[in-house]
Amino acid sequence: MPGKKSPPGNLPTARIVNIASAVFKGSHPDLASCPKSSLPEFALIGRSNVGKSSLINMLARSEGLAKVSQIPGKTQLINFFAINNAWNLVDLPGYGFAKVGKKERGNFSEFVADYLRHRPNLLGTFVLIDSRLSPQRLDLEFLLWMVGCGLAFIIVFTKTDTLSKKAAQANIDAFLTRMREITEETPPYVMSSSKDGQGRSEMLDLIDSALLEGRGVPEDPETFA
Ligand SMILES: Nc1nc2c(ncn2[C@@H]2O[C@H](COP(=O)(O)OP(=O)(O)O)[C@@H](O)[C@H]2O)c(=O)[nH]1
Ligand SMILES: [Mg+2]
Repeated sequence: MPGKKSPPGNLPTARIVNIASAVFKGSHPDLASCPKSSLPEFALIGRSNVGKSSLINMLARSEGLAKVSQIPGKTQLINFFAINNAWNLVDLPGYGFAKVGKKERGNFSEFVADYLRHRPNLLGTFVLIDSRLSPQRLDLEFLLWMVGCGLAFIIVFTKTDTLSKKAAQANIDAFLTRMREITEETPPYVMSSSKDGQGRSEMLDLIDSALLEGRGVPEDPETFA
């Protein structure tokens, strides 16, 4: 076709999930009350105010789908969003403001731990980290818990529009250095901004890859990759 460029060289053509519909399905206080679903699920977690709800809206290109709050610690429910009636995005309560649980679990709710460890259709978790901050103990504690449980995750460094590339990269490098004390491999990560859409195609591509791997609902929720 005239004017249509083919992808250069040997670069793979990105597969982008097309989000045709995004529908809020409900909020639930614990795993037991979450609706059983055979749809693959992807969760977002991070400190209160890190930008979880904004990221869901950015991914879905739907302002107001998830409630964005100026007040930290408001959402203490597991919020479900059905995407294309084919997979779920799950907005988990932020840690850091929940009641203190067992020490080794860090400062996040037991029902969140329960969801992450025992939700059978959970394919992956995005752990959001504020790119404006130097490494925070709460985040590292949470990731230590994830690693200890054998739960796979992708780190999303949020709010990159608020600082220079150099400053964000310095914080990210410092965080990854601390991560290497927890786990030998450098975890996969994405840089994101809900304001300018950075990271959207990368995250959707990661979701697409997980969906395409065709594992459907894993038998053991702790073995997804
Ligand atoms: N500049 C900027 N602000 C953001 C971004 N993401 C979230 N925010 C702001 O950060 C605050 C908390 O966002 P929210 O999505 O409610 O965080 P949550 O508590 O993790 O769900 C709100 O005032 C958002 O407008 C971002 O990518 N860039
Ligand atoms: Mg929120």
